[in-house]
Amino acid sequence: MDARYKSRDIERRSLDVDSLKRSFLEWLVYSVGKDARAATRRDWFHTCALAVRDRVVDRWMDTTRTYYHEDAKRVYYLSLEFLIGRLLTNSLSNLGIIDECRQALDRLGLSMDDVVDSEPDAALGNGGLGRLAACFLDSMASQGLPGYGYGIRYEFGLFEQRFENGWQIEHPEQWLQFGNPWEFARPEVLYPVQFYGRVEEFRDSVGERAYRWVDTERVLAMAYDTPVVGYGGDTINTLRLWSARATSDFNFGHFNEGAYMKAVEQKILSENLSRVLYPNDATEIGKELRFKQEYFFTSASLQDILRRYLQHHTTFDNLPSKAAIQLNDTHPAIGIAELMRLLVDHHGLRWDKAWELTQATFAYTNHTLLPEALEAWPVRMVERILPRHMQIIYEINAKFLNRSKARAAGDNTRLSHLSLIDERGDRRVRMGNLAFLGSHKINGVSALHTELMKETVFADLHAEFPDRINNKTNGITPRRWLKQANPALSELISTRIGEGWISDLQQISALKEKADDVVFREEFRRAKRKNKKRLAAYIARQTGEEVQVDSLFDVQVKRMHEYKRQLLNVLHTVALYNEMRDNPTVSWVPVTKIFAGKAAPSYHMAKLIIKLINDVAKVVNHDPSVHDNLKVVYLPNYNVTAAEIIIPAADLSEQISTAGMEASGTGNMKLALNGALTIGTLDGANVEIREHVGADNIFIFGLTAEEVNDLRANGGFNPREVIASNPALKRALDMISTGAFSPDDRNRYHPILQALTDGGDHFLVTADFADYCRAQDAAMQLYRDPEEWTRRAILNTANMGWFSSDRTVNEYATEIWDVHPVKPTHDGEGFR
Ligand code: GPU
Repeated sequence: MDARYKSRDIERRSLDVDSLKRSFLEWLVYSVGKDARAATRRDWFHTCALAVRDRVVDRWMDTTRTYYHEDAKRVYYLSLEFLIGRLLTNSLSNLGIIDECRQALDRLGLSMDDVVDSEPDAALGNGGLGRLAACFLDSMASQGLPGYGYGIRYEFGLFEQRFENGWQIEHPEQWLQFGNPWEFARPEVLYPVQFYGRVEEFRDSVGERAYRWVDTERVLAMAYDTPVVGYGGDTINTLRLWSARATSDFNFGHFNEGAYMKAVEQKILSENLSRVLYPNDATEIGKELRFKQEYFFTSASLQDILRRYLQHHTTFDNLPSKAAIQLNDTHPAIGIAELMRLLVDHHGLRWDKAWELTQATFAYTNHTLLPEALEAWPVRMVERILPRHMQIIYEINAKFLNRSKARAAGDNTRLSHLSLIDERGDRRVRMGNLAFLGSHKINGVSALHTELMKETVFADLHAEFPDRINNKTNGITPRRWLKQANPALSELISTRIGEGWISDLQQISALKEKADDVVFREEFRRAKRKNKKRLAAYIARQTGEEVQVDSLFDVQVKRMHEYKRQLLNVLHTVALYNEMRDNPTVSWVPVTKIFAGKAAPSYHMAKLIIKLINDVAKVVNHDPSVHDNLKVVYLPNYNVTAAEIIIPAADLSEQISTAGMEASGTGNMKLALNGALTIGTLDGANVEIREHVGADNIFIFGLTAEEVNDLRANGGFNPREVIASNPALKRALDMISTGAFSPDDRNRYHPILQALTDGGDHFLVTADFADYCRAQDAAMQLYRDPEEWTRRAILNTANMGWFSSDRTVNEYATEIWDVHPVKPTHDGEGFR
């Protein structure tokens, strides 16, 4: 088609209230197909989203066209997870038309809050890793960086969590049930992805040995694009998610009945590739379908990246100066072998040239050191599913081991650590080593984590390539996590220091001097109180529990994991409950313990701890002898939307992982930015948060990573002795083990007691208990002094500027990607 028109022939949508209102009515009638009398809230959400999307599309095309015309270097963020959440407020806010939209809806007699609440929460991720990817998309677009997200369009996102008798029950989350107004299906952007088959060797035209992957099964990857609106609406980037489609080989007409049913079955099976997000967070799954998902989206993305590159280039020499590919953990690491295959087998490059280009293009981010989360796929499985890739991996390994210094030194142990193949037991491909070898930069996500990478998992590779590992401490986007989630505090901040902080969070440091201003403190408290009221209403709606707005809101919200030590927090809760009962005449600081977070469906210990918290809540909340001074709530179905309500209302932020185990944490940053004081260990980014907010404004406790390491190296410690010598701990554990919170099943918590005693207390809960209680007491005492508490809360907000994901993304852009901002031209030039 050769359509001749200029983009200025199209009337661009205006951002004023009247125009919005007109669009709403048009979309409602002509697209949703309803009149205002019949429209439901959901219809209005779709109407509103489509009208807002109109205001994004022309700028989106301008952005894409500018990148194309300038042949700009792009960065491709490959991630199996994007934990986006809702997009309506985000798009409106970044376009700067929240008020206009509210007024337009108002004129139609509609409440903006109701419309906003009708949007499903897009949960295409598990936790920190997926949310980091979403924050990076916002930061790249907000700074005009040509950044693309590539991932999977899961039909089912992370499960919905409900409680039955206090137990977690998983329900399917059907975010696409009523359609997704933000996405554009691109049925013509379709790539074949192959599986299984075998490899044929042959001689190429110049007589060189070459390989062909044949007799494969094919699945098609179809693109769905979602615009990513940068702050100010100037740059609109693209998130491209792949959906699996069966190939047209399933041509039903030609079959007899039996073959027909089989063909339909096959079609469904191949489309299962994009059916569901695996609900595991930082734990290995080891399922074949997961491996196929990883290859599916990586292969489609690389084909798309090469197609885009070849629009402007005839050789691959400039690939690294036009494309940077960031691997979000090892999930897309098979991309190293895939790019080699595409360059060598499809485009006829020599091995060494292809390897040089591959290394220069890829970079890899590691997000955990937990051994159970380091991907290692059985060689036999990789061989069967991707036979050509297995050959390529062997080839990479052979060439590397041949050249490595360890070989020269004849050190076989070191050589076995460097190898891509773990030869212990069934042979496995170490995806971390593959990602390391195939990348020019490897980064950790906090200063401590990066140092530990060098000392532990990657010690030998680091010795071999001392310049490759670098640190990029995580960050969070201030647009979603302060401006949108916390309008009360953001408006206060903006009236005092202007709006510059929204795109340059360092400016928030101007609040430091306001910490000593009694009027500002009063206003800061008022904002926090407003958020606490909002949360209290939410808690009442979700759990039926009434909590005191003026109690200390002590918040632990994150995935359920033993290393994150929700158990330590419950044990303190029980100890505090006992103290309150023992000393009823003391005037206690009222405390509300707030928990939220999902457990992986197969993680039994994590689910048991959820049940324990709910059991403790049932007893404590109904015991008149504590006079409502202690409440415990577990909010169901923690997700981005819930986080936006909970985080702005927190007084105390629980970041209490066993030191050395949390790679960074990002919830810690969101809470501190919103004026919560942190109680935490010196783990992950907590270390840097302490440096920024000041040691006086944070409650640090517990063993350090080094002490944890020493303790374990020296044969551990004896938890029974620790328990015996701490009466409060002993009493709490005795109550739990004798059924004080589970009269219906007195043995219910034996596995927990077992893990803390015979099990050796791997996560050092008992070891850190006493110091944790000391820090908790300090926090409660401080809370009695609202002026001093507020002063420190303000200093937390004011000192968190460095933790903006804008800063993080800029560091990646300059130190790893070498990409630069590109200003889109919105001049209405012709486009085709
Ligand atoms: N993280 Br690996 C996840 O959320 N999921 C994973 O599968 C892996 C890591 C988290 C880390 O646990 C957390 O400490 C970090 O802040 C986050 O990734 C982002 O880097």
